[in-house]
Amino acid sequence: RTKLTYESRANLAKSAVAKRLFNLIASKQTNLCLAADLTHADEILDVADKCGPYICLLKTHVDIVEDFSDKFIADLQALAQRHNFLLMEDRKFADIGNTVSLQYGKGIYKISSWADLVTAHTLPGRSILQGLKAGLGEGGAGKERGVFLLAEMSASGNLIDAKYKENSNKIATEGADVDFVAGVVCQSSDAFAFPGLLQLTPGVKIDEGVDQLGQQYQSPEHVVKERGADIGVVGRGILKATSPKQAAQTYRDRLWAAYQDRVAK
Ligand code: UP6
Repeated sequence: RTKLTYESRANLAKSAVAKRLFNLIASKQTNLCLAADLTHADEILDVADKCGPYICLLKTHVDIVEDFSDKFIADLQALAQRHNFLLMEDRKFADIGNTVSLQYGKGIYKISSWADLVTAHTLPGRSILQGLKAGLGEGGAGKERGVFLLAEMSASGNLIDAKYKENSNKIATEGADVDFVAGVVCQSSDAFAFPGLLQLTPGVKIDEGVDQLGQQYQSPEHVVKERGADIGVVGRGILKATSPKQAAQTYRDRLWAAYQDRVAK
């Protein structure tokens, strides 16, 4: 899988939004996802506008935004359109199907109405996919939507073991609902083999190490070439830089060069 180009993998994708993302990455030549973990709408919009040209995906945690509004979402969608990136809400759904369907489609955030992609834990089993599909509701129905399933985490001491990882792969690749699965959030290429799925890998920073709360970082080159990342997720490596725009460009350049190296060999 890791030797194949994004273009060739787009044709293998079963999820329409995965196909779109593969093609977007290839044409825009960026495999960088920005984790816009900021707590005010204007800060997120500002960083999205500045970093927009260098990213394929902008990842939100919408429940940390203190001044959330429908206008914020409309503005974010306008930036996504202008700079050509997709939106992922990193909700990490993990409940029974009925609750997940409500969390996805209802409430203040109405995630299914605007997020091209969301994330979910595989802990509840296959019903997580059925719950998400049921939550598409009026806002999301008919639009290209998909999920990235977590098969591994970057947190030190996390409880995921080999069996959990293997079973997560089965949920992502077998059964009637795999058309809704766009990819897998994981730390290594052995989490899944199917080339039509995208590997999203967080815990990326030029200065490798661990933060004070157990987050573990690897370099852009390491995650792409050794761990099989198709998209590298960078949050504080960009957000805390003196110039987030310049940092985004640097991360984009290094992640993209690593991908080119990987497929050339
Ligand atoms: N994230 C991880 N590790 C995982 C899954 N998700 O760090 O296993 C998410 C976090 C955060 C981002 O929720 O939004 O990726 C990483 O941010 P950072 O680069 O600032 O550490």
